[in-house]
Amino acid sequence: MTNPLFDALFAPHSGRDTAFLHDVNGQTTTHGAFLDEAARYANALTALGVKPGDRVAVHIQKSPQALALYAGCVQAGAVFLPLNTAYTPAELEYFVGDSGAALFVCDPAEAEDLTPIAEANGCTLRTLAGDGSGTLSDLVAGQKSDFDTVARDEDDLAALLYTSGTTGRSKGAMLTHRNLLSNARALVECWRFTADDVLLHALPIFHSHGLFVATNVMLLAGGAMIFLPKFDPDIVLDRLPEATAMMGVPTFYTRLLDDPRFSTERAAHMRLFISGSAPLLAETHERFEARTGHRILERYGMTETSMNTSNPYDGERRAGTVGFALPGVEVKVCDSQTGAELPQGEIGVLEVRGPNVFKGYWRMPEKTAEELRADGFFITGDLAQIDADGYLSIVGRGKDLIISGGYNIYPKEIEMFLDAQDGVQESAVIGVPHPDFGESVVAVLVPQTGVTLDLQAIEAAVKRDLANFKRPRLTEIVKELPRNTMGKVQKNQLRDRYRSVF
Ligand code: MCA
Ligand code: AMP
Repeated sequence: MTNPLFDALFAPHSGRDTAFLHDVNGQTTTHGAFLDEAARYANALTALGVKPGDRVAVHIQKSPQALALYAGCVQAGAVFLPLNTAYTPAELEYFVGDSGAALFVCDPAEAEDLTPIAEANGCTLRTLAGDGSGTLSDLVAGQKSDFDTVARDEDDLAALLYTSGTTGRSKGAMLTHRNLLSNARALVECWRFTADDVLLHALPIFHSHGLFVATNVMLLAGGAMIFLPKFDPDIVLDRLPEATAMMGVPTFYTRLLDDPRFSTERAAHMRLFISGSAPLLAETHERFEARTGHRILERYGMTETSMNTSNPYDGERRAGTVGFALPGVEVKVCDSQTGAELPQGEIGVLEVRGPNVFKGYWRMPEKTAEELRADGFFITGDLAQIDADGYLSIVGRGKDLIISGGYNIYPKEIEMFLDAQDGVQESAVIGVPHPDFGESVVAVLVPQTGVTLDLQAIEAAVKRDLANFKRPRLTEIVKELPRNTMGKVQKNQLRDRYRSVF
């Protein structure tokens, strides 16, 4: 049977007694034991009626078992659909419904709230807690540790990852076996990962960064991971001397630099620090090198494409740039109106093409056609520039997007929510600089004529229905929004006005 992702990432580890996962309590899972567990998950999925191509939606804490569920999905030919643990039931309802998931795995603590959503969508609900307990793991415990791997084609889906859009509606990016495998291969090669590496893994595993960039790379290389539930500076600093590499969002690195315990000695065993998901300030790059002697390697990617570019492992890692296209990936900077490629040095919209580029948006052919050209180039919506030496820089965004601590927040989604609240005439949501999260959210509300807005009630509704990281950290009421002569809201003026509030 051939199953491209399983055969390359997982199957080679069958029976290996080498360390794969070191957890936060000091327990170690070997590669072989992990593979046995993955097979038990695959058997459990089959017992629950999950068929090849079915979506398995998961809203669970990070744990070794959660990773085995991912592996089990790949082995059983299912499509893994991880969801941000911060999502509220109101948000989850959309993802479960839109994806048509056959199985929804959630934390036992939220089973009561989420059962109606599963029932309304004809989907089976099982639970899995961060400590590995739950109704799914009860079923898994009684399964066999071997499983006939389901055959898959390179173009079959392995994962569905939802990414919000400028229209406010989330789109499911369809990622195939070819997409994920080609990217893992390119990254292992570029970043020189081997079976001797130990990756400090403190990222969430519901996004491309922690799941595919970090985990797939380590599986392919055959190394080990210090698998932490979240980024806790005390634990990270404690475990860093055991690691050889770390991947993180810029907030990880600024938080480490803010800690006086972070020193050259603690980083002495490391060979590589990688940053991505949001821009790394050149100043952070420089402070990091001064403190540790390491130059952070910055790379650039998207949910739809996994990784596109990276600074070089051996050559100069240039601060403020995201380096060069990965092997097999093409990048070009284009005119936003005509789509024509621009001369080197000019700023335009970045387009990318390669085996990493997704298959399209789930059940949204029009959206797919808008962003994925017939010739295979994907229009990223990021504004970029290529310098004389070929280094690519992301200099801005053509899309209205805020990145807070590595999480994407689409203002449109929050504006639509705020506009629907009692007494709100209209709203504008902007991102402004934040010392810890890079950017953070400010909301400006215009009340309907003669209405006094109940800000407390609005904030309570936001807290109930929107994931925590999307919550505006400042909400202000104004008489009117700044507009240009065409009537378009001038967000730049608002950004200037609130530039220094955090
Ligand atoms: C947590 N909170 C946040 C964020 N994270 N608010 C805004 N932005 C955030 N990113 C909320 C918490 O719920 C809490 O709310 C309050 O902020 C303070 O939480 P704190 O303890 O400081 O947060 P934390 O738990 O330490 O988390 C911060 C974090 C985390 C470690 C930076 O957000 C994180 O792990 N980010 C990584 C994101 C990531 O993996 N992105 C990859 C996307 P309250 O005060 O109300 O209780 S994939 C991608 O972008 C592409 C493919 C790519 O290129 O990688
Ligand atoms: P996501 O939709 O979560 O996959 O986020 C992808 C977006 O994150 C990209 O379109 C960029 O805007 C941004 N991004 C990722 N890596 C970097 C980076 N190294 N520098 C600047 N922006 C980045």
